[in-house]
Amino acid sequence: MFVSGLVLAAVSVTSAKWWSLFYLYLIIGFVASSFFVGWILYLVISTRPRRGRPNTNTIKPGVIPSATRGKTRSVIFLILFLAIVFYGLFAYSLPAAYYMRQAPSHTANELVITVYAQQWAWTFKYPNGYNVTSNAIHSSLIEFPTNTTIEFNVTSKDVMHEFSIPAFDVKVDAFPGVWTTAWTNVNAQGTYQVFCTELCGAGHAYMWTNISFVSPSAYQAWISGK
Ligand SMILES: [Cu+2]
Repeated sequence: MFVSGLVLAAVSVTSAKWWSLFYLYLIIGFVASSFFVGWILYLVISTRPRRGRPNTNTIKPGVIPSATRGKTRSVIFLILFLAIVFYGLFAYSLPAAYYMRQAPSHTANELVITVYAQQWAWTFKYPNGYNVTSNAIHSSLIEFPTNTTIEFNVTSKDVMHEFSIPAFDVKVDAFPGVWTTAWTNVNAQGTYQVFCTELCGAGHAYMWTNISFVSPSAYQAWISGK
């Protein structure tokens, strides 16, 4: 994600989806809280005591006010309105969550990478069998192609880790004996970071590595020499 002013441009399809959810909830939160605070301010100002105006406050200490019947129509409207808002959010958010979780497998330009987490480095295994291991201290060049659906099949060789690429809003557990998957499709060339985001021992802080996204042709040239 690149930050320029207040405009955030997503560098991958998964982060684009994540930011669309973020902005949706941000806008709804802003509108709802503005309405709520505005309503309170309106009531405070419109009902404030003023010189020469009789006090219309009917609530007296020690006296229980009699119950008044509410306005049925406005209650029904409010319930329907909130139901539409919440079911609408649900209808949009759930497919978005599935979209980020589930790789669109068996597409033509798909690259399947096996990812091994271990104390305290990441190993990436390419379809041709090439293995590369890297961390913050002993770093290796790791390249991936842009504009390609990349599926990461993740597991751990020892303890529990977590595979995280914040720039793409990709994050999945790396557990020994368990295979988990994450995916993305990156549109901007550059260097990004893979982190372990689960405390996994003394070297946890060094368990991150740079990965490079280059054009598909540059990637082909790099991987064919391996
Ligand atoms: Cu770790």
